[in-house]
Amino acid sequence: MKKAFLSGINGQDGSYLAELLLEKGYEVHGMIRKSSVFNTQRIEHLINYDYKKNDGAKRFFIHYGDLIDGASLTRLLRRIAPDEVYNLGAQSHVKVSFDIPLYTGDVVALGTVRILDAIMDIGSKIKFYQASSSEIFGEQSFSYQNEQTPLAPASPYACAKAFSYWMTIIYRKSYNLFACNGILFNHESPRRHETFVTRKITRAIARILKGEQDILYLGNLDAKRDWGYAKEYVYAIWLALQQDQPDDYVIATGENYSVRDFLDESFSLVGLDWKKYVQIDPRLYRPNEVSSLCGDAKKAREKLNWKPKCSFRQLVRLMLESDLNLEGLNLKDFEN
Ligand code: NAP
Ligand code: F7E
Repeated sequence: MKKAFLSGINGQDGSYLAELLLEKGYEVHGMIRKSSVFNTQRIEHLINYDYKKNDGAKRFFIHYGDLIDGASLTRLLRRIAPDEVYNLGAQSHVKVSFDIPLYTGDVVALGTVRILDAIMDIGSKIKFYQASSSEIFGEQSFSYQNEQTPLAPASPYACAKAFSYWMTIIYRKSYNLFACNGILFNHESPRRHETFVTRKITRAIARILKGEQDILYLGNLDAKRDWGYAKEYVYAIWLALQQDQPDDYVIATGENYSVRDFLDESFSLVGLDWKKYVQIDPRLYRPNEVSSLCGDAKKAREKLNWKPKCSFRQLVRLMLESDLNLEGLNLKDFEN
């Protein structure tokens, strides 16, 4: 039975990947950091379900640790001795990274090296996945970004992810580690944190319909992103580590839409005009914006046999449906 170790297991991707690995029969070990607030909502069902091995022993484990605490990482990896390590933990908010650049660098950039070094200490047979990001491409003149596109990070978050991206490649080449980067474009779901724009919008629509919110404050509506469905993207993450050779892959849909398009699509599904509710708050603009990102996932299609199925419209719909349900509402009651 394979063992996997995940940082960021209680985040959006961590929770979906943990489900996938448990379905595939893995023993799953996740790291969470000590928080003063409850932070295991997305994995509560896994903790309670208590997956079992054939011999009746547990298959799902949660451990305290932190990407800024190298000793905890080494200790955990030594004790667990995983076959695969997925580094999903991050201060993942681009705008917040401008406010806390040092912390972001510590977690996102140095945290990756702490894991890579722990792997080197313990046993270089461990396979390593690094959660890289389309943000490393920054502002580009190319309409599509792929594995050959030069990096031009435009935020402290992106810069930290670019550092991790290169360190993953450097450790692969220098020490023959099985280390892969997944360069994932934006991916969303009902488990997306509410501070990201898609979920902020679908959550607000549900509250507006419930009479609990009048105004939705947003920043730049013109930015375009390539939005996919997180549940499908974690399958690509797993596939990357099942190949014979380590490599780096762009994971994307190949279509991009603006924040304005997302507003059009989501509000119109419930028969509302977003212009009556949305107000621009300049404080939500970024000091340095990336205007457009769109991925070319040809390599993942050819080598991983992976392609996205969920369309932009389906994604908006499934997120809205879920947020309406959380408010005790039903999307069908509002559709024309
Ligand atoms: P997410 O929901 O923000 O999850 C990030 C996770 O990292 C959370 O579980 C968080 O725990 C944990 N974390 C934060 N600081 C940590 C620390 N110091 N030590 C250990 N864990 C820490 O992000 P996601 O959307 O699932 O994304 C997963 C990964 O992919 C991230 O690395 C992200 O940067 C990257 N990525 C995401 C996207 C996307 O569109 N979703 C695209 C490209 C790349 P707390 O709950 O305690 O904060
Ligand atoms: O912003 C604009 C904002 O914060 C998308 C992370 O998962 O994907 C994510 O980063 C766009 C930006 O995601 C608001 O200016 C307008 O242009 O949802 P977001 P992101 O910055 O693209 C990448 C790939 C990652 O790696 C990251 O970890 O929407 N926007 N108004 C807004 N954004 C937010 N958050 N809030 C607004 O009110």
